[in-house]
Amino acid sequence: MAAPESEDSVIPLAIWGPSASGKTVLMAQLHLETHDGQGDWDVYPTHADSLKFIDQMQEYHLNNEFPPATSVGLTEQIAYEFCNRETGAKALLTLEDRGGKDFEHETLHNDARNRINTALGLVLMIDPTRDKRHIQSQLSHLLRLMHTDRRASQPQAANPKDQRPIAVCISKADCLIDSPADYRRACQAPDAFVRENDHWDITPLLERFCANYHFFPVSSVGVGLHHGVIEANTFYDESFNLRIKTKGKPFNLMIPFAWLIGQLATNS
Ligand SMILES: Nc1nc2c(ncn2[C@@H]2O[C@H](COP(=O)(O)OP(=O)(O)OP(=O)(O)O)[C@@H](O)[C@H]2O)c(=O)[nH]1
Ligand SMILES: [Mg+2]
Repeated sequence: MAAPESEDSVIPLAIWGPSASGKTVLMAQLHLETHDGQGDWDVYPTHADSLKFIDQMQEYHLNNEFPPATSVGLTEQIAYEFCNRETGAKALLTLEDRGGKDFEHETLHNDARNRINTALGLVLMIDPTRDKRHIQSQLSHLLRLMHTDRRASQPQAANPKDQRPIAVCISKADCLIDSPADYRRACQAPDAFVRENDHWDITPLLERFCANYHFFPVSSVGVGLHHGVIEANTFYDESFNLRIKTKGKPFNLMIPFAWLIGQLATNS
């Protein structure tokens, strides 16, 4: 893919995720975990707001802490340039991190809705630690809303399904890993791993509304592997705050974005 250099070639992506589904931690780890020179991608913040965000997140990272919830009404504009070390492919992505309460049914801002409708590619965050009914009701509300907006703006469209690439990320996927075999499957066959473990029955919902979606189990904290046994990479400190151990590595952070970039490059 040719390197997009101008403002015109910015690929607008949007992230949707309910409150506490892991959006902020993912955005932070994306940069912090990819600048160690390993893997195929570099992720650079490209303007002052993104730098401020990274600096704040680095503080939490150094203390092995999670950042606090994003304040309702606060929107972090984070612009990242993704550069592929192997192929030289580049993409400039603007991501918007909003406090999740903005996504709750009754408060889905016009602004947030607009972003979701105009993005070329979407990242949907599903929090597997929530109960099935809650997950289904929030996702079906979003998909119906997007469908109604799409039909209003393109009433003549032949295919009623959303044609955009949609990366459906099951966040906190470390909680779904019980064995080294699970870990291997989640990393080597991410889409299949989620389909085999779809305890939330979200596949039929997505199938109904989306023409091009792919599942990714992602973990911003990872898991530990000790003598063949999987260990949680989080612990509660003496103040009962969840903290991150230093042993594990996050997994599948970049692949949803790489997949979106690949899909958009292929379709353009
Ligand atoms: N086990 C595990 N927990 C996670 C992970 N990512 C986030 N968490 C937990 O989920 C909480 C919420 O994560 P955030 O990234 O702040 O969630 P958010 O979607 O930005 O939430 P809002 O700002 O309220 O919209 C964190 O404080 C952690 O307790 C992960 O990869 N694994
Ligand atoms: Mg947040």
